[in-house]
Amino acid sequence: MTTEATAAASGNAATDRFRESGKLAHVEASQERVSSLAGKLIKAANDIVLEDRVTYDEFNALKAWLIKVGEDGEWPLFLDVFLEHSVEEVATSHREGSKGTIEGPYYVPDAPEHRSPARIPMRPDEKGIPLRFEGQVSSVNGTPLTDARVELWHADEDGFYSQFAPDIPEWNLRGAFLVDDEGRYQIDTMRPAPYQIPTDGACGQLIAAAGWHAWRPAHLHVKVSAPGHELLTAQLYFPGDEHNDDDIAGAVKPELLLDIEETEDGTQRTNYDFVLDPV
Ligand code: MBD
Ligand code: FE
Repeated sequence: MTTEATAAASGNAATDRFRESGKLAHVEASQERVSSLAGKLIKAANDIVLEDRVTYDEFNALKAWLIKVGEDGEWPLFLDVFLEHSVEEVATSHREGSKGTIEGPYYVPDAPEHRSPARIPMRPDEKGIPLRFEGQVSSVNGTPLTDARVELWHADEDGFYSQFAPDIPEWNLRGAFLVDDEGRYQIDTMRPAPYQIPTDGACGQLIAAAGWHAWRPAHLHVKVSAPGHELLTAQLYFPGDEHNDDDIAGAVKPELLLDIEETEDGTQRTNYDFVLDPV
């Protein structure tokens, strides 16, 4: 294992993870649908070339950049940052329960399971402000879901995710938590820091060339599930984060802001209730 976090290493891990995820097994599209979507995408690109009078130099820069996205393994990162928020909007527009948002490139399934209340796996010297994250899971009709599971994963204080950066224990800051007999969960973790997407790869190159910034606000990722209910994929954000209003991934919604309570011993506590839609 290398000791430096590089875009290529985290990108390749995300690419491998996607290939292994089984998501491709569900893809089915008619010739008509493919022709319509691919045709519109190609037409949109041609319209830009004609309207903005794109030069051969720019066309070649685009080719070189697209090649580099692949070499750096950054297709999952690029698509999740710049497109997934719209896909998520379409996929969840019918819901009455809690708002969701994008999964992003760093989810890993099959995290070790714990029964709530629990502490998420972390290093003995894990940096950050201790955060107690708790709440209740219920169905849209108000019934607590006593067989729900809350999966939680997030970056550490340095903005690194286990399994996508070197030298972090495999399941660090990742876990699946079973709720108690009132549908409640309580997880002790460390508050994550704002997250900068890798700047040394193709996505970082684009962001620098465009004069954008690479930041996402600090966030907790969750997947909340219960039998007979739609899986909720969400992220929760911290009030006052300077990037809540300009997330590079466009994935913040007002409903996803936590309410943070400071306790006397310098730790923090937050309650967030999840409401799941029946299938
Ligand atoms: C992340 O941590 C993330 O959540 C998203 C959506 C994109 C890049 C990094
Ligand atoms: Fe993230």
